[in-house]
Amino acid sequence: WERPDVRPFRQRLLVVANRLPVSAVRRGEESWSLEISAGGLVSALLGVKEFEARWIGWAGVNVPDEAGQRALTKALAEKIREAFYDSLQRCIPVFLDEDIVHQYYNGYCNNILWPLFHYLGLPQEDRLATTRSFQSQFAAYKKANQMFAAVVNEHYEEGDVVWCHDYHLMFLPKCLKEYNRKMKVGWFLHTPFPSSEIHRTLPSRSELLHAVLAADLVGFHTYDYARHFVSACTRILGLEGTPEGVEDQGRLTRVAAFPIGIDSERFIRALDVPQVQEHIRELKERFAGRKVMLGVDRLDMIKGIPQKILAFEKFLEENPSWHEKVVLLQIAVPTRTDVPEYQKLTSQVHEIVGRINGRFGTLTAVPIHHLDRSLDFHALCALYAVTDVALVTSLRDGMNLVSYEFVACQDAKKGVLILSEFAGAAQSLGAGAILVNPWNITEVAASIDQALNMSAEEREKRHQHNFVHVTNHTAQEWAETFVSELNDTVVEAQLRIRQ
Ligand code: ADQ
Repeated sequence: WERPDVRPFRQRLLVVANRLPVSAVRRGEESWSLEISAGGLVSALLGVKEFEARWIGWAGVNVPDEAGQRALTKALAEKIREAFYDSLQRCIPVFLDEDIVHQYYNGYCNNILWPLFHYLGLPQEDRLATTRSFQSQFAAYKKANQMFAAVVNEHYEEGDVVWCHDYHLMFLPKCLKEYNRKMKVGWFLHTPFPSSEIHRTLPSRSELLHAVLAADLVGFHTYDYARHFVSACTRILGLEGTPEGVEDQGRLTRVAAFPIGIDSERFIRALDVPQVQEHIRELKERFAGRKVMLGVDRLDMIKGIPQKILAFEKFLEENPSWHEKVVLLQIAVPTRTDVPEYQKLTSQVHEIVGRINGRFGTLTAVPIHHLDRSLDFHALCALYAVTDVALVTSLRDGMNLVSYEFVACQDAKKGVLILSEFAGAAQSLGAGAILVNPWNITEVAASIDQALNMSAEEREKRHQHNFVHVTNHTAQEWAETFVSELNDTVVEAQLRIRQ
């Protein structure tokens, strides 16, 4: 028996995700502005340098004509080469029309799967499996996944590994195996996988589970999410769960936890860049005499931003001696701005911030600075570095990379991380952070007090624990582990067939 040709270096990896690492925003008939997308997956995979990666994803704009599609494909290729400083990275767009995007992306992905997987339930109007909107959104979801599969199949070469990402593409493993049973297919979920009792409420629960099980390897951030998935397969589908995964008619789909990390070196190195040093000096001057607390989130209901701000208000209420001595900087990148619930969330956050600043602000200082925007990498690193206390209070979060990025930038200051117990990161950074239940505003307010008054020795000890974890479990290691496990999975399957 010979080991099949697994190329150890520069293995060709087809990374399939809903969005490409570069998104296009239409500026005119034939022009786009191209931006590197902010978001967890992009941040993690930016650290992976060992693979010759082909990124396959939706371009972010509707381009109906072929000439326009060719022009955009070319522009994306140039942009990604510039962004990754690497000619071996390629971007292959999937073109979806507006109606599909609306039903698949805004509808099924963001209105149904995203809230459900974060324990926010199904939308009221879609509770009945028979409603037209649910069925047409699910049909569009499957169609979009088939369109992704067609592009993957077109670019697939024997020996490639296909890595599908996230809840947008749960149907993709099944579509890919229909093209080619021998394709090595892995699927990784970036959100939590909820308890099987939550998944059970989804009208398309079984079809989705079967589609994911077509993959050779299924990965989650934590052991708990993996366990929930296996329970869903055993309880809902009646399949057999084994220590390695799920077995269906003699075929094993391996299920395991692969906790993501960040490119910690990139953050640590950035702190020496003169531009970042300059930012740090400015921030220190600007907030001299005050402790800096920081929140960095996408503006999403799962991130618990209103709860965080209310906890800060409670802290100010109970600790008048800290007024004017502490400031909360909340940076929130707007996402899904066309969805009414997100618009409502933005106004709600603005309203709470305005009320608290009116209540506790003075002519010279306001307690909360709230920015609705994305920061560039250097500005973000400077902010992390000057922060005394980071507040990550997600109501649910697959992992949460902001907590990792903060730790990476804190080796000089050794600030405190307050972290939601409902973020996947609580499993890895729990011993160093102060863990909180974000719904318990009194508890979060007390943890702010604890963090601001923590002794230098304790801060050092806690930081050290987290810093070792963040620098040892990187994005690169995460991707390499997943892909090598995927290679081995297929090897084992072939071995079984040969025997
Ligand atoms: P996200 O929900 O996007 O990711 P997170 O893991 O925190 O959440 O990653 C956000 C990324 O965006 C970070 O790299 C952060 O630096 C960046 N970012 C956020 N706000 C920013 C701002 N204002 N300016 C600039 N950059 C900003 C999903 C899941 C997570 C999971 C990741 C990776 O929801 O739980 O950790 O995928 O798997």
